[in-house]
Amino acid sequence: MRRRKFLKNSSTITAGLISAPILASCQETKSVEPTASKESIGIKPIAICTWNFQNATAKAWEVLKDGGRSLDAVEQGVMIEEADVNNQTVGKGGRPDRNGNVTLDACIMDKDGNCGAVLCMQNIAHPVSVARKVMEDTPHVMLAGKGAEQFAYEKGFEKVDLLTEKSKQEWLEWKKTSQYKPIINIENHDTIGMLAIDKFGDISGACTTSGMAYKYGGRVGDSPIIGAGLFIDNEVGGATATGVGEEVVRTVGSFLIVELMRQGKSPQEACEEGVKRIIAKNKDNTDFQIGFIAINKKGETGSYCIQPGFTFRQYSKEGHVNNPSDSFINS
Ligand code: SD4
Repeated sequence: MRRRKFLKNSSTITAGLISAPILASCQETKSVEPTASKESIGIKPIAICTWNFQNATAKAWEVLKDGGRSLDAVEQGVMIEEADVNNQTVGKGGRPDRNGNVTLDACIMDKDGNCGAVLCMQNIAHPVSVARKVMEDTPHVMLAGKGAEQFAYEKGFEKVDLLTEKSKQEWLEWKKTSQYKPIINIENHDTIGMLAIDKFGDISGACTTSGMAYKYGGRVGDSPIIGAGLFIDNEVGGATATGVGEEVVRTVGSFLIVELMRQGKSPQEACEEGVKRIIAKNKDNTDFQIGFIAINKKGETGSYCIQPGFTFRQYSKEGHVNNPSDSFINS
């Protein structure tokens, strides 16, 4: 099957639901103009993440408030979701591929442009930490599959069964039809991407996921791809993504957003342009979700998404808040 056709048929393979009324309203309002940009006041230190992962930002803030580095904040922050078996899109408990294997993708990037990633790795509970080891202890950026897993064992990571009973039962149920219905995942797009600025003004980011549920074995999305799911440029800012990874890869979304900020756009304007580039490539089908968040060197933040419902968490001395994101398709 050609890739475009496959994407449309599966439009996301991702499990998770959008109700028929929401889907209908999305289709009806496709041509509606985006809402106005939000103002953001620059704050440092700060941690932000995709979705309402308050425990993750709380962990990151623990690191930042005591003067810790943004790299440690983002790693420890996203590890909270990797360990949460109730999050079925990240780490242990993540939904498997169509063969019943949970395969994890993650990456991390620091203030100096160093980065590491693991792709399609099984049996390891904290892929973000393996990605950091790839960054710090190897001459490489990406390790995939068995090689990544082997590397993790060499670095002392334990072998863990990532498939929980809940995810297994759902997969067995899915197997009865094995159909990729275009049921858009809005609420359950739970990939965590996190960006942080520390008291030194340095920016880091991390992104981690189990990818799209019931994907082809070996499929990798945007989340571990530097420039797509995550990009940091310490002179400018950072960006990270959640949603249908294929579409983020096609526009190299996070790199694009950082470059737009370099050219003078605010994080909000840059996220909006990032989403619009994706829309431009998908004029006949916007029935999927993408959410971007971004931060600039001043500590100003922004976010934008296609479908209503995306939020991002923020922790700074100003407080711990969940920010609703404006969407291309208005709610
Ligand atoms: C992927 N971007 O693998 C991820 C999916 C996602 O919540 O965001 N899920 O394409």
